[in-house]
Amino acid sequence: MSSTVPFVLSLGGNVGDVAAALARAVALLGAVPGVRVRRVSAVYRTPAWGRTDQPDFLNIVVLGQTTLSPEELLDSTQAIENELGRVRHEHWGPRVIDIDLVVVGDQVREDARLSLPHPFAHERAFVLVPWLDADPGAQLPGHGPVRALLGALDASGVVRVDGLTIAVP
Ligand code: PH2
Ligand code: MG
Ligand code: MG
Repeated sequence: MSSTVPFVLSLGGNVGDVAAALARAVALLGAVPGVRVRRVSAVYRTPAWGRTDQPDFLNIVVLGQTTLSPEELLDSTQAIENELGRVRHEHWGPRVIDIDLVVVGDQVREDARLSLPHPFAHERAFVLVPWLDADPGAQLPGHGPVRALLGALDASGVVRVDGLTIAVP
């Protein structure tokens, strides 16, 4: 059997029925050969970060294990974005669904297609709050415990959405 590595994905969107798109994305991820979804965070409503002149997002974090390479995992997440009708236009602009690789194993890299760990993860409460929910002991390689990183951020706008859960497929 091939070796597996743990991964952390951040999913979010702010156009259309985002809750449905997140649920569908998680189901599609679970169906990718070589990907096992282990945990899905609670769903959070989060203020738009980076470009603030757009609607709030819904965000989740998904933890899993994979036999895929980081490039193959990225191919899979981009195929799911396309399947869910993602159109790439504005940088950090409104979108139906965005799936970002936060961590894949112990990979540290920065190249044209993929940077790992995600270069902004440590600054984004919309990533760290759901991640901590899914894994209270989470560590961001190069930055340390997620709980400590959150202590330095204003996470007051990141609010758990009651009555909305996405099952592990
Ligand atoms: N994604 C972005 C830019 N800003 N803000 C929130 N709250 N959630 C996101 O998922 C998000 C964002 C770029 O991908
Ligand atoms: Mg993104
Ligand atoms: Mg993205």
